[in-house]
Amino acid sequence: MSEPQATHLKDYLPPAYRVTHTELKFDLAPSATTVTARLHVERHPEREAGLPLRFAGDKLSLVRIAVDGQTLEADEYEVDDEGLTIPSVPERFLLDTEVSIDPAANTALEGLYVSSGMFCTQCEPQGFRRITFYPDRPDVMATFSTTVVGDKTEAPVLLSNGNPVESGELPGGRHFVTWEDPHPKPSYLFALVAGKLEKVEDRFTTMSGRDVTLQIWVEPENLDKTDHAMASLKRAMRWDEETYGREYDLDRFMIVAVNDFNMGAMENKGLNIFNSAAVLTHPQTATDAAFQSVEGIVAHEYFHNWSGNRVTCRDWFQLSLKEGFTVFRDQSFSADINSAPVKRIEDVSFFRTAQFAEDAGPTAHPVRPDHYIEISNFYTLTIYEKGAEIVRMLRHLLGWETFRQGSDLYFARFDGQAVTIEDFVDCMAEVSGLDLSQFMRWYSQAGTPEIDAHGEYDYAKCEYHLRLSQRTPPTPGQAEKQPLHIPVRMGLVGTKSGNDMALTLDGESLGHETVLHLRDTEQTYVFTGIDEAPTPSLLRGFSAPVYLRYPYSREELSFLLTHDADDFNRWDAGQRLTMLALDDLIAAHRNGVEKVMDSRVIDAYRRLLTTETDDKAVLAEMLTLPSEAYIAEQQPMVDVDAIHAARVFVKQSLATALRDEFLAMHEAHRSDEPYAPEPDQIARRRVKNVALEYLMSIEDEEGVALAEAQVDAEDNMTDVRAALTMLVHSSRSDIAEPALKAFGEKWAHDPLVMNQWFTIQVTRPQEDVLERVKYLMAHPLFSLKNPNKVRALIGAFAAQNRVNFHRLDGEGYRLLADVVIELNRLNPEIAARIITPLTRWQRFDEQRQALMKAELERIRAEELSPNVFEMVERALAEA
Ligand code: B3K
Ligand code: ZN
Repeated sequence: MSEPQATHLKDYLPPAYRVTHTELKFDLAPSATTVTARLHVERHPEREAGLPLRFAGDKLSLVRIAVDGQTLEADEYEVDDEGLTIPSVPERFLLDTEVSIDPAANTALEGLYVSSGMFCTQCEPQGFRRITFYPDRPDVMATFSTTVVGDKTEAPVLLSNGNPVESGELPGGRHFVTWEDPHPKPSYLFALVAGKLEKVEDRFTTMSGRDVTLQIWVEPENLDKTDHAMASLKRAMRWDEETYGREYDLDRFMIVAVNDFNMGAMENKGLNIFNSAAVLTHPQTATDAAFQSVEGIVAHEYFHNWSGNRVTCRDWFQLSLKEGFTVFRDQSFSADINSAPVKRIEDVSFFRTAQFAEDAGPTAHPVRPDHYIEISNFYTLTIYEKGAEIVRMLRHLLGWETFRQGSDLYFARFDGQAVTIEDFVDCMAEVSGLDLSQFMRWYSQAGTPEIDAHGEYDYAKCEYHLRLSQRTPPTPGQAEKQPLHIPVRMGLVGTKSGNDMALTLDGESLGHETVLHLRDTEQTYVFTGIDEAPTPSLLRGFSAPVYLRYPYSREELSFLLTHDADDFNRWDAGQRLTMLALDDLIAAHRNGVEKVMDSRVIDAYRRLLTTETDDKAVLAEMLTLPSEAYIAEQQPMVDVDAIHAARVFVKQSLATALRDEFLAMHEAHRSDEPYAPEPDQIARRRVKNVALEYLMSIEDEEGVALAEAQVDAEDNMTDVRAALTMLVHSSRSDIAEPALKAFGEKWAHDPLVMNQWFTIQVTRPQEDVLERVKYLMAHPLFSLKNPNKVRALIGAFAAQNRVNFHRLDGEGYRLLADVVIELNRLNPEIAARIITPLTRWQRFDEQRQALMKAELERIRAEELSPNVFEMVERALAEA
């Protein structure tokens, strides 16, 4: 087998030929679908005449091909593994092809496939080439007219992008619908769905008064699980009008829920296809977290209609152009309709855990990569979340009003075009007059910048000197780094007053908070007129995606935890304080020394538990300990056992010292109100369940009884899942096992609930869990062909059960490698994702490194898909 080749950004050229209008006809049958295409092709004006035509095609069997109605002879074209070549074509012509494809055999879930008896598509980034021969690249934008023909009983509903224009009966029990999409789009936004679906319908009147029909299509048993997605969609549509001035542009907007889906959802024009886990909710089956995630994903896909569809990417290197901007937009939406500080805390905790890990590992890459082997491997946290952080920095650098002008200019100037990240940033530079050339390095430089901060107070001069220095560590392929333009939002908190002090810098008065623009490797800022020693509050709201180091004492952190005016930094001070205690405990565990709990942490928690606060959502965050994965990212070398032991020790020490306070907290946040996914209720449930988790960590009798009662009450999935997880993760198998069994029997019919049942079991810290993982993999409801199940069982085990995945006998690694090898054949995209924990071997001790590398080598010896090949090569590059 020849090694897969890399594609480079520097080689970009417009296509030799483009398609302006695409006519498709699908004759659907599970194992032999016929796709007839008539493409209106013309030479690209920027490319020379006489070039051969080369269209992508993958696993297509060609039945017929004609140029301008003339069938081609065998020597007039060539088909190979990657597509179709016609050496000589006119400047402008019609290309007719007919191909046959096998959707039922498509386990990769790219292109046209069958999911639970339903036909559906996933074309981004390069799935369309599995449907027909096509210039399958985002800079070719065409209008589409699609006729779908299917069996009337098997596929009563036939959907595609745009508006339905014709439908009718056909002989042999078949029928058809023709759809027209007037907006030119790249092939990756094409979609088709056909099956036994039913819909929930609603309406939306746009800001200019147009009436839009909204439909959510699901399998009949899920009709009662669409309310929240529909409500979220309407809110997102209104928000995008009010916030960005963006209006919807078709007569209907459809969402379809499918069970087998590689990602969360897909923004196909007018026909979003969703993983059922990202759209279906019901109080009895979905947790608050799931409700909130559905809200965010529905909004994200809807927002793509402008940031992605109307204005799209020139090539896949620009992926963050649409994804970074759209994540920023969905984060802002969720912040606006829920608690803004909590949304930021959640996003940043996740970012500092998962994106920092990616940026520090062998698969680190810039937000705009300069080469890739398999673009599907680049739907990463760096492209999405770091991309969003960059847009957020722009928003802060420009201020909202100017940022909005830049966004308006971008949409107006590039509507209907496929553009680059420069085009976006240039709009921001143009409206603001700012020089963003240094800022552009954020897109080309991988790795997390580290800022070291030092403060010194000069009593005599009443000056505070803040020295900031930056450094970005080397990443694969990028040994040398240049300084970045980093916005550091900050304040100085008066030690006596506890308030933000007035800031004066270089004679200019800046109010009580400012944004420093760190551009050099090192810069010192001298604040004058500071009449008492301040405590600096730095990087407020996580104003840049960096590590910030400042030698805070525990007293200073306790002070900030109470006094910082910025909610995010108040939370962060608490996290830092707990981290200092955890560091000591991790060291104690490693050195076999007795662990002693830092009383300052207990005091801080006591204050949190006993001080009245209105913001329950922030309180819940403040009470939550950093996760093991987060702690690991803060350590030079990851000792999973020490981290686990230290964290359990902190939890149990807090629970023992503050048992009554936690009990009172639990009691105070119970409620008989009927369930609603409202921010206030969600916050109360969080506080209640966090308190219960502490109590359960010491298996307090009262706590156990409360957890058991909460499971039995079956009030809502948030409470049931939280309490059941605590019981299953405790030593009380006498209660947990019967509860698990009852839960499994009750919900056997609901795959989304059963996925939670899998996760609860495989994340238990007990040593025998690996047996349970293997047992569940053989469960009749488990299947490697369904990505949600793979994530719920294997993904959750590897990522959330760190002590057991990293067992010293290597059995956890072996299990994951076996799954990767099998998935490599079935679904390469998922295989290349699920392998991630093994690629992080550098962070562990030598023994584990050797075990992990051995498993990577074992995978490398297989015949690999480009997806897994690229991941393994990168992981082992420096081995
Ligand atoms: N744009 C899709 C990504 C699908 C890629 C699948 N390989 C989801 C999203 O970001 O909205
Ligand atoms: Zn997206």
